[in-house]
Amino acid sequence: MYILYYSPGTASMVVHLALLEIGAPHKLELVDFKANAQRDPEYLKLNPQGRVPTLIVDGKPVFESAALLMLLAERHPEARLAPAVGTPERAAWYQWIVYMANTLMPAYRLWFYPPDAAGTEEHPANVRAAIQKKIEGAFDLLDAHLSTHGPYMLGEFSGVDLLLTMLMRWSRNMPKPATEWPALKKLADQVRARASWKKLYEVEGLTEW
Ligand SMILES: N[C@@H](CCC(=O)N[C@@H](CS)C(=O)NCC(=O)O)C(=O)O
Repeated sequence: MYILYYSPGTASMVVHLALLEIGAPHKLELVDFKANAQRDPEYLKLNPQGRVPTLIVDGKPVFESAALLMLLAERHPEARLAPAVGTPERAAWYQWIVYMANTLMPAYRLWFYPPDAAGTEEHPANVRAAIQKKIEGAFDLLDAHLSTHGPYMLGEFSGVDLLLTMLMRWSRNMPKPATEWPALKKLADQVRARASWKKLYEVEGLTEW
């Protein structure tokens, strides 16, 4: 039994989606951001940065959403969230997960948490524009890849597409949402039609794309 510490619509989404795709028994523990529960000393013992997700795996806490996606795919190969080890597709799978975790994730963190960067409540306009450019640059690259190799990142569906759709969703209120890139929109439309996505919306109480 896995235990997922989550907050609706956040980085825990990809882990929740993976658990639903796998059909793995799991229990959800809400980390209530409104009550600042991510800073609770008990929670900090599980996740010293005070962030979600944290997944309890065999009794031990593990954090970082992309690492958790890879771990779950490895522990449940029958769910086919990852291509077989040793194949060129597996190499591409690692590449894209790490690319997204290294580019989009930190850029979003800066976008949504200005105090992380400079300790101020809001970024100056030029810093905000630079972060936006970084996020849009990643979408340019991903869309170009999908235009020739799509409809999914590896051609066929895999866990990478869950990660990408979660990251796309976070841009919905940005000046240029990810759905404005045609191949990205096509991918997201297919992921959003999956049973796991619909179930997550129901369980996490999400309504907005
Ligand atoms: N790189 C981390 C990012 C985790 C992260 O920044 N989570 C955010 C929600 S998306 C969070 O917990 N924010 C609460 C806070 O920082 O107080 C991951 O992918 O797990």
